[in-house]
Amino acid sequence: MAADPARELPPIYVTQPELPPLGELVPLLEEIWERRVLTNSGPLHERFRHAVAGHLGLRHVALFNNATSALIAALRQQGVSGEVITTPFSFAASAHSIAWCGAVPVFADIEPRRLNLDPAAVERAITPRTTAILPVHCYGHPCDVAALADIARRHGLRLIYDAAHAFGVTLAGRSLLQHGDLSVVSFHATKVFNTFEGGAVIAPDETCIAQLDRLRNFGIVDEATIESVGFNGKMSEFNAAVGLLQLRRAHDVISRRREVARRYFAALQTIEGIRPVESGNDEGHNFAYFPVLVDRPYPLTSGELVKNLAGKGIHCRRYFHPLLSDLPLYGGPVDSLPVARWAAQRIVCLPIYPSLGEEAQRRIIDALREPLA
Ligand code: T4K
Repeated sequence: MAADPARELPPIYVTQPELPPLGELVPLLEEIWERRVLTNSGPLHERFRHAVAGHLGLRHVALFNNATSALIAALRQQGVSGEVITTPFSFAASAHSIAWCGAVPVFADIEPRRLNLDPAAVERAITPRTTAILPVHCYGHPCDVAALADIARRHGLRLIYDAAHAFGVTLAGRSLLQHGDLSVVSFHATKVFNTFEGGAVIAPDETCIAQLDRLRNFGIVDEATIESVGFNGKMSEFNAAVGLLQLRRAHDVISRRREVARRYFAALQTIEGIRPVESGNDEGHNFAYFPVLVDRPYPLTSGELVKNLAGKGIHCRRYFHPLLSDLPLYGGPVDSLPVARWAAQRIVCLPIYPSLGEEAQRRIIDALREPLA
């Protein structure tokens, strides 16, 4: 049987984590080994906390072991209960964090340009039980922060951003993470900036940070005082060490992602039926993902395209399909979210990461251009 050359090519995944040179990690590991402080807000944790805040131009940051626990702590710190309005077009962690706080996620529709919560739909979803809004800056595309802040203020609601995708995103020259009462970012392996696992809450002041720090340390104030039902959400010294090293390259990582995105934008202009979802924030964007909408006259649906590409060793993801509102655990499927459904049926995230070489990208583009070849 003739060998299939495509099968011999290395697989391409939707993302590949960026890592610092191993040699740079060794001195920090030696520090940890010498000190034997492995966790519980050690010196590297504190160094990374200040360094990451400085990098983002922010002042008050609480570090966590991942963004999901950071979201749960943020919602708890803000005292949410009852109903929390969020987007159905997101990763499970957005809705799950609301449920873990004992509140009910209420899904409002998204807008068709950047695929973020539609402020008008949010306003329609408010009931007397609503206590908060949890919008997601999907793919790092900024939500309509002014409209959402206005709604939150007029209705007396807390506004907590799931900014898991938004590390390094700026809006009008300032970090997008400064918006809302609190904002939560992820440092997971698959994100623009990773500490293997990790996350952070950005808060307006030190009082808030002190409460968040206690929530992620069992609610402990001191050896004799435990003030709240906290949990263990602490970032370890190892993850903080990785974070310190990753910060050295964080700007470069985004410019290399921008290059990959630029090549996609150019190539996709000539492929009918595949349209990039643009951020509307080119200068300040982090190119965390490269989402496209697949529609006629393209010969395949998004689901068929993902399978077709996987057969050629190119592993894309349908972030975000299925909709969270369609999950039986959230009472789904529901009929009422037409834009979110439209997007979920068409979305595909193409591979993007700093080390995606031109040759590999050409392979992806050729496969998109001639899906039936
Ligand atoms: N809010 C939003 C809006 C989010 O999108 C997320 C996470 C969160 C909150 C919660 O943040 P964290 O608690 O995770 O900090 C991935 C990630 O696991 C998840 O963090 C992320 N969103 C979500 C969008 O994507 P999967 O199930 O697609 O991951 P996985 O393991 O299939 O990885 C995708 C590809 O990445 C793999 O095919 C290969 C590559 N990969 C992955 C890992 C983990 C690597 O090359 N190396 C790795 O170590 O969810």
